[in-house]
Amino acid sequence: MPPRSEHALIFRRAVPGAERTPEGWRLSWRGCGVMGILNATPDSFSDGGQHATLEAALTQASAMLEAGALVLDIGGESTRPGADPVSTDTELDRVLPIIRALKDWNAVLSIDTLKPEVAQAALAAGVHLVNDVSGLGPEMQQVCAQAGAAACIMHMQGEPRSMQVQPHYTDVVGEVFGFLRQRAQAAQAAGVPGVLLDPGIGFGKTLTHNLALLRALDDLTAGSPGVLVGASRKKFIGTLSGVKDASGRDAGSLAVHLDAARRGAAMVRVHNVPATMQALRVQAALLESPGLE
Ligand code: HH2
Repeated sequence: MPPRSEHALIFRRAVPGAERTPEGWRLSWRGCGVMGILNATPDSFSDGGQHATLEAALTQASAMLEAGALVLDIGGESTRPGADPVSTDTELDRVLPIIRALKDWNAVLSIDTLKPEVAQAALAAGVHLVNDVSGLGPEMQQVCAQAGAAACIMHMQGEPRSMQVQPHYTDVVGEVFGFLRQRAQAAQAAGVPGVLLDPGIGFGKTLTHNLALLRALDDLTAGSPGVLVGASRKKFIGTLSGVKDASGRDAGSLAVHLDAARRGAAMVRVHNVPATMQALRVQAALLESPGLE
């Protein structure tokens, strides 16, 4: 099955690269886009502490954009399993200097937060998209609607500190996809201009749950909001491959993300943008070029 080749996200605020249409600013792209991860945290599970200085964060941002990232996702709080929450002030101190520095770079910026106050301040400072791992509840919907921001709605069972203790579902695919579709409707009714849906790989899910969701992805991508998949360097890749060090899991991450792209994902969220771009470009040529058939 060839991947859906055109994807779009609507905003009601100006977005670099987006076209102004009667429905809002329309950011469109061909094939599966890449969201580059920029964690300004000391404790993220894979890149914690690597972008602690503004200079290091900007160097990484520049490299990811150069490699072809469509969106940069800036995070100031780790949501890895077992992570303790940080205060709003701490999170803002980590992300705002980066957002202010990137604001004039002509790049699409996303804030990875589950706090409405952080999202609001980040939007005021210049981000365009809110990536909420807690599923975009009513307060976050209001923040996005008021700012004209698009959102990524991710499913998580429980909260980061305890979500991996004993995740439980009767029908993981039905429950997760049902939740996402319901939240997408609620967000639209609240005035959020555009959404991406994310099954939340590793967020309150066992290996079996992750695999079931990834294998059923075609069902979610057949619907209208675009789908985002974030498997980059996650523990289940270590479990499947035997690679303990998260930074050594890029090859396994690529396998998951190529499969998600083939199943129609609109975007993948990754640490290694150059390798992912290279693989997606080759995959797109193999699947789409009539000359290769
Ligand atoms: N995963 C993480 C964080 N944010 N957002 C979306 N939409 N989807 C994801 O799968 C997702 C996410 C966790 O990864 P990372 O940011 O690398 O680590 P940490 O939470 O430790 O900062």
